[in-house]
Amino acid sequence: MSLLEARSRIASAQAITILTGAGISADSGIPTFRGTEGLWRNYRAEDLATPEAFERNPQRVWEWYNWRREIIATKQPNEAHHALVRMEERAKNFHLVTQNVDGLHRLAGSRSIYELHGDIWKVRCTSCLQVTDNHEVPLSLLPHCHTCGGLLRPHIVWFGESLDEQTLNKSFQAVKSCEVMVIIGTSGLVYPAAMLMPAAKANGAFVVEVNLDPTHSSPSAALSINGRARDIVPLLL
Ligand code: BV8
Ligand code: ZN
Repeated sequence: MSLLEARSRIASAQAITILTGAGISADSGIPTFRGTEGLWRNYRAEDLATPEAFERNPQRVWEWYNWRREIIATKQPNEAHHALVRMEERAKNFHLVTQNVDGLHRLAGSRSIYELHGDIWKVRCTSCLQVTDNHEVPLSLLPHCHTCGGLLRPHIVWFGESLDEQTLNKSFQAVKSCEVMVIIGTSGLVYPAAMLMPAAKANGAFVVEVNLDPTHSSPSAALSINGRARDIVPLLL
């Protein structure tokens, strides 16, 4: 299977579904989670990205999210994000499922986006559950709800929490009904997102993977391309 063949499959496909992870935003300068420079190397996930961590020490969790907001606020979508916008313009049926919380796909102009793990630019009240946009950088370390005074938390899915059911269902529908699935910059280690590729394959999709390094999903892809997202994704058009 060659890049050329993948390109022609993508060009003729009626339905394309993309799955992205931190690797696509790495090319915009946002740290990934698990690589050598990954966020989890210096911070233990279980200390920061869990509801228990937030209950124990909300300031510490907000400090981490403030730090990430500060980084993300200065970053722009890269060639890979932009190429996906062009792909969406050309395909009849196109859906973009992302595990990223940075909002760069939206900023680039993608339209049909399913954000599986939430949005770092939204906050949720732990009392009245209201979700609101919030672009303050930095936020106070114990931000409170304007409506009810409850403690605000990031509108992000932490480990041990359920994903939004509608978003997850739509994502599964999108992978089950696509002809081509392109998986970009994800280690494929976090569930249930990790079940999307097998679901696509089980329904006969042609799966293309773009990742700097081989992953455990690589052997099951029709084509696995090792390279930077910003270099490779534009070549798929
Ligand atoms: C749930 C917070 C039901 C967001 C994140 C055992 C088996 C199966 C499942 C489990 C299990 N034990 C626990 C679970 C469940 C758990 C899970 O999956 N754990 C794993 C780790 C084993 N999942 C959950 O808890 C989920 N909920 O299952 O609900 C439930 C409910 C109650 C009890 C039980 C079950 C919730 C998942 C929450 C996800 N939230 N973090 C934040 O603050 O941002 S996960 C975190 O990982 C990020 O959000 C990120 O989105 C996600 C995925 O990571 P990737 O995007 O793949 O990033 P990573 O760094 O890993 O990889 C980057 C890749 O890019 C690499 O491959 C690299 O080579 C590549 N790359 C780098 N640079 C480039 C590049 N590629 C191309 N170009 C480049 N330039
Ligand atoms: Zn409230």
